[in-house]
Amino acid sequence: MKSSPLLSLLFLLLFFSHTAAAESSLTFDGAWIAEAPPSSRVMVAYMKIKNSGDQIAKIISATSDNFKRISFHQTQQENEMAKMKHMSTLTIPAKGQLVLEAGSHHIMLFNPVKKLKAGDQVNLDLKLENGDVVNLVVPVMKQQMKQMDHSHMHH
Ligand SMILES: [Cu+2]
Repeated sequence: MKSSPLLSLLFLLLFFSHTAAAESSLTFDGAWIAEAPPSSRVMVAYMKIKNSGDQIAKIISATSDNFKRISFHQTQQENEMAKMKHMSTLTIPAKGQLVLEAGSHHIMLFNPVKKLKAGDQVNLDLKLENGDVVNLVVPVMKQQMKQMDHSHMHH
């Protein structure tokens, strides 16, 4: 019975990989916070949230030890004016994604407890409707630096 332990291990691995996938259908890519002038009392976080699950996912709140208050916004064009609309949740469609970016959805971070500059890292906890909490470590980056990261230059 040489193959028996190996088979058990294989089933165990399959079991665990399956549970892990079921528990976390969301992935968070390229999260960053834009560096703001020292006088600014507000900062903005961007990221791409992918939902591999069969059901829509909702992020109902966010907290960080670096900010006193966090809310969700969507920038909308109204009579040729860009207006920020408050959103009670960030909703990620099933088998879809929500891109938080300038001019669209974003996470608004109010009243930094300490001054943050490019290179700093911020703990951001996102609470989901199902009770899960996602802990992200989000780097603060200069806007231009980020744009350079996104350009696809070959040297
Ligand atoms: Cu905003």
